[in-house]
Amino acid sequence: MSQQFIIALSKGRIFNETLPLLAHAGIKPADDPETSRKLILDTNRGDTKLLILRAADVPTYVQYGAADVGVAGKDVLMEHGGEGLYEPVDLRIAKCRLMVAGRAGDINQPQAGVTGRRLRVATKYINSARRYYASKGEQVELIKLYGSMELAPLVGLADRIVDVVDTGNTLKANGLAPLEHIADISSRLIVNKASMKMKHEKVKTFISDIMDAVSRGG
Ligand code: PRT
Ligand code: MG
Repeated sequence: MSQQFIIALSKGRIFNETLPLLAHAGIKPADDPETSRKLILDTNRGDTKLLILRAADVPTYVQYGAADVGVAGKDVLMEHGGEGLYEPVDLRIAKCRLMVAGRAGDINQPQAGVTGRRLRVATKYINSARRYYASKGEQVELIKLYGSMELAPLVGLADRIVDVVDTGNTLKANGLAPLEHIADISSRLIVNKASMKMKHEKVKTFISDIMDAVSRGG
């Protein structure tokens, strides 16, 4: 029986931008995750399947070996911590920036509010935000959210948000502006450490095909 090869992906921008890289490795999904409700997609290769997951769950599936490899944003990997994972390739896709944002007028406002209370920062990136403010030596109050961070400063829940920004249009449409740059983000190929050993030939060939696709620009 031939060894299975399982690839974990999220739908949307990561799936769309990973497709040409997979094609270069000779892998074509049998279904489109935008229209299919299947969470496990067959491919043109009998031994290879794609798992369609929430973006933030991809590192967890790969860490525990439920998938051999996966594609995840650096923002997601920074939150996860990278335990049990190799990160051999920067795919240079789904690029954006992790930023502190706030109300457009707040750019010159002192960091701690006028009342002297700690700055309140809402984010789904709690670990990255904690590390960032610790590195600045600034004491802030972090508020965990799961989405629509842009709302928090508008209704007084928080003074700042930490979120990924691409065009900045979403911030602007909500009267917010990027204030501080934390990190440049792109998606990475991640590999389960045990799969790297146990399925060495398969994984090594896949990594080198993907590297080749990236260096040719897709
Ligand atoms: O959307 P869902 O809640 O299912 O999960 P997710 O947002 O974690 O996943 P997904 O598929 O939206 O994003 C996957 C990865 O794409 C992220 O982990 C990032 O690494 C990367 N990426 C690149 C982005 C963006 N660009 C981006 N613009 N992720 C999110 N956004 C958001 C941004 O926060 C804003 O709300 O898209 C919106 C539009 O951005 P602007 O700046 O162009 O207006
Ligand atoms: Mg999203």
